[in-house]
Amino acid sequence: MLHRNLIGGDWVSGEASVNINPSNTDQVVGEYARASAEDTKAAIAAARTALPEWSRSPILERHVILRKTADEILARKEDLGRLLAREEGKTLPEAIGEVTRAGQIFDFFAGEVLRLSGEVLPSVRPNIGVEITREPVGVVGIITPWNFPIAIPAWKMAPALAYGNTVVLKPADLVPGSAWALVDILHRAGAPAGVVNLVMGRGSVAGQTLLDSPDVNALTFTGSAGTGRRVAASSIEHNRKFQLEMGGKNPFVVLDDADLSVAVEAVANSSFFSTGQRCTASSRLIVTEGIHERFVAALTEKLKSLVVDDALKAGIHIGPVVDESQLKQDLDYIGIGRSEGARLAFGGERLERETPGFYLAPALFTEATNDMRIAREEIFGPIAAVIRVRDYDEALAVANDTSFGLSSGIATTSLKHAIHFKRNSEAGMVMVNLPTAGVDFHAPFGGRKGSSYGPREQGRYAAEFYTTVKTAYTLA
Ligand code: UN1
Repeated sequence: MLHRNLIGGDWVSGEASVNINPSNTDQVVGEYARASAEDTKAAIAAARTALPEWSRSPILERHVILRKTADEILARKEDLGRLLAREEGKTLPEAIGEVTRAGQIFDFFAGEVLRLSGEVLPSVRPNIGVEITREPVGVVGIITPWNFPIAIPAWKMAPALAYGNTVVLKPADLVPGSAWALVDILHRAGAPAGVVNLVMGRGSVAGQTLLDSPDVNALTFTGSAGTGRRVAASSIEHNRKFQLEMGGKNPFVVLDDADLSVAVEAVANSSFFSTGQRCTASSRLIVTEGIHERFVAALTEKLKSLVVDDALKAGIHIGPVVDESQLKQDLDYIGIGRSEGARLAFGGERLERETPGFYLAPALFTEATNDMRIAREEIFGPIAAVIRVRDYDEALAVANDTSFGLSSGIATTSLKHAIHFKRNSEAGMVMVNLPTAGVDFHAPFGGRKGSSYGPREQGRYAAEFYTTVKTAYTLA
């Protein structure tokens, strides 16, 4: 079956591509249409036409559509999780977890629709009232990455729709299946024609058409820094609101007083689970010298116990890398780390399994320094580098010495260091004795420096991006 794009309420076909399972490259997950530039322009036009009515739609109508969407996602989390694991390669439990998160996000924003509110202030002038309300921004273009094929489309679409915007979603070309399933659910849940539009396809065609359109009022993007800069440049040219979530080079600090098992569990999760393919992954492990040997030994033992195999197999910990080019990038960086003088203490080799797939043993470098490329550039694979430091002060300085600032973590039993780190870490999200990745769906998400631009995503903070504030003065 060919999965088609949704434009103005109609399923539209066109040139198609196949979606391949990275756990078994002989397996086709499905056939998906690729939107042309004309299709994308038609989707933007449909979103514009639908805007006046949707932006004034009764809140109960919006609530019901979002609620039905949440209910169906949660009821189908097993089969949607299977689809996600097959197209992206994360393990089935991780994939079901991601689908659950998508359902919870729709549930949260279904509730938010019923809690829309404004403010009333007295004016500083007599007999004048001031009303502050939030209005939708308009047509929202949404460009999402391959590593969270359903959660990221959900956390951008749910608030966009809740606050009365219409959307054009352009999911990653590599993993259109989960996004298609989500749009199909929204369509059947009653989203009126043109309110939700789907343009699967190439970034250079569908994505570029969104960037070039003067009719897209806001653009939200998660992906690489390079594309983020293009989104920014085009958005400034078109006077468009934009929001970017880009890379990370997240530090995880382990202090001498850490509980070793807490530190090892947090690092195994945030550096290696989801195959390290999260912008919140920790790739710089900054370890003080008193615990360094014990930490490296315990983490190495842990890595030996992790099973890398087909994402759908029971009992596995790490699925394949998403595709050939990402695997090549990972292997290239492993070579770069060695040539820079870091020691490959574990893993890093391509693995053969029963099925042909992009399997890579999790890689741990030691003796790394913070100026090496493996410590400065985002790799986006199951690769982490241990940097030895003298004490907490040096650990904090190294943690902050990066052009990124998404998330950071620390393992410590010292209240003093935990509090100091929370205050002084230059990251948008700070984790104490927890992995740097894997965040709640109702709390603000986002970073600083080269990681992010614009307001936070998720939870009530999402309103900042998806609405525009109106201040009205009345003399009465
Ligand atoms: C998480 O760690 O729970 O692309 C979410 C990413 C992030 C999402 C991470 N935007 O990896």
